[in-house]
Amino acid sequence: MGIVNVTPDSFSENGKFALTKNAIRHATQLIKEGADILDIGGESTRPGSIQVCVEEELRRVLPVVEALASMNIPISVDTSKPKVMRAAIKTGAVMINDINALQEPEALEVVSTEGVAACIMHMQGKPHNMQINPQYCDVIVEVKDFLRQRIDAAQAAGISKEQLTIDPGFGFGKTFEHNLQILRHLDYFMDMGVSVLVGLSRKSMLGEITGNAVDDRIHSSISAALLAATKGARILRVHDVKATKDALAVYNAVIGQT
Ligand code: YH5
Repeated sequence: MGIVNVTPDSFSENGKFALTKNAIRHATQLIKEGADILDIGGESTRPGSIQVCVEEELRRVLPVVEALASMNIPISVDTSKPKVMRAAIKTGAVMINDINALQEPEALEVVSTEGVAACIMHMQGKPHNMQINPQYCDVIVEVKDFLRQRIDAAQAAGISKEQLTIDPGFGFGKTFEHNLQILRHLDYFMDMGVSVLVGLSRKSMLGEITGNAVDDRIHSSISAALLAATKGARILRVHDVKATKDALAVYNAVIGQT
C-alpha cells in the first residue's frame, strides 16, 4: 500500500491546485513502482496535528480519488469521517483506512452498506494528545482486546471478516518500547481471522533506533517492513514502494508464497 498524502505540510509549494497535481503525480509514480493499493489521506494524523473540517478534507481527497479511479488500482482513503468515506466510495474508493477504527457514528454503517474493505486501527488517545504519556499494563493484550471489540462491532453491523484488516497502530499513543513490543510480537495478532496491516514506514521508532532524520529512514523502513511480513503482515503501508517490493521479492523467492 503506497502512501499518498494530500496535506499542505507534505509539500513546500502551496496552493490548492499544486496540492492535487502533486498528489496525482506522486500516486502515478507509486503505481509505476508496483503499488498494489494506494492510500489517499487528506488529514494529517501525525502526533500533535489538528483536525480539518469535512469540506476541506473533501476538497483535498476527492479530486485525487477521481483522477486515480480510472487507473486500475484499488484506492483506499485514509479518513475517520463518514461523510468523506461515503463521498470517496461514490467516487471510486474501495477501501476505508480509519485510524479511529470506525468509531464515529455511521462509520460502520457506511462500510456495511457500501460493501467496501476497511482497516481498523488501534490508537490510544487522539492525534493531538496521543504521544503525551501513553500507558498500558500489557500493550499486546490491550491492543488486541480493542481490535477484537471493533471486529465484533463491525460484524454486528453486517461487515464480514473478509472485508476487514486490523492494524496495531504503530506510533499512535505508544512509546518506543510499546512499538518495539508490538513488532516483536506481531505474530500474536495473526489469530483473529482477519488480515493484518502495518504502518512503520519512516516512523519515529526507526529514527530512535538509527538516529536518522525522517528523510533518511528508507533502509530502516525496509527492514521493519520485511520483519512485519515475516511475522504475517499482509498489507504494508509504505512511502518507498519500489524498495519495499524488491525486499519482498527476495523474501518471497526464498520463502515461497506469492
Ligand atoms: C498506520 O500506521 N499511519 S499517518 C510520522 C512519520 C512518518 C509517517 C515521523 N496512517 C498509519 O504515516 N494508517 C498513518 O515520521 C495510518 N496505519 C494506518 N492504517 C502517520 C504516518 C507517519 C507519521
